Amino acid sequence: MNSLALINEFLGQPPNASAHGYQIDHILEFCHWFMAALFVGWSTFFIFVLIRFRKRRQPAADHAGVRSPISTHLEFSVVLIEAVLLLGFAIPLWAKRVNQFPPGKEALVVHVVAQQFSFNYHLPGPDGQFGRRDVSLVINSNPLGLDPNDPAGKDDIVTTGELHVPVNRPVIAELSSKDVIHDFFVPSMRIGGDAIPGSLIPIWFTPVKTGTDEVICAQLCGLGHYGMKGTLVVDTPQDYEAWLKERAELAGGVQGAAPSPAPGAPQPQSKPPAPAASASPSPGG
Ligand SMILES: [Cu+2]
Repeated sequence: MNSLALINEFLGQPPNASAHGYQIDHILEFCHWFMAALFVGWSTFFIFVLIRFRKRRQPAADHAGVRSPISTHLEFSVVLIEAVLLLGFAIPLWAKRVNQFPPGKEALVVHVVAQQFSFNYHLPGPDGQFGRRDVSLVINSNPLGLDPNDPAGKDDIVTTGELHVPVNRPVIAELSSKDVIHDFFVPSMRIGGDAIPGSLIPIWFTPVKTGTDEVICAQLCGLGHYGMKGTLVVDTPQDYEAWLKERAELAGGVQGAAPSPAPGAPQPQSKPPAPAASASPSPGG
């Protein structure tokens, strides 16, 4: 397992920090080792053919070609292994990621709204309810167009660039965009998904290590794309509650009542079609 993991390190992957990430790592490792074996095998065969069928040894062409069945068996094996990889591992893993969302009550639901060139985050605040948003209310000081007259939105938390989440609790991030197609990609969580204007695309992950992780935009989204980075801070539950309280206070939210973020997160507002989500570990989109 450790020798297998070498290839991910070699490819520059940050250490995995999510519950499902080891499965992604495993399939990546397996695919890379398999491709390495194919590369060495076919290269050896190519060199063998160059030598074996050189002109000096084989002055006249042989029109009958290969008589041994070995190449047929080899090619069939390759197709079989690839089919097993795709049907046996890749598709079930992907299906699990996009079909089996954690229950909304158990998860922290956060709206991720991308724009050129930053990520905005919208959290429901202590009341556990997202306030209404309206595109006509969007101004520089209200980047998400939160309706100031909606009581549910009074304690909502909106941040740009930095998102805090508690460790060991599933996070459902609902991705959308204000302008062009972006991609919310958190390499250490082995998760990413496109943020598309007009769509609400849910992805989910469970952080298992506290610390600070990098968020990057993985779709070429304009001139400032290179700088479209953010931070995901995975806190202990106590630190997270302290952060939540501080942000809620900054937002002028409901005071007095103890914030109960852990059980208070609401159901996702809608359940968009599952295949829209992506468990792609690569930034290619
Ligand atoms: Cu972007």
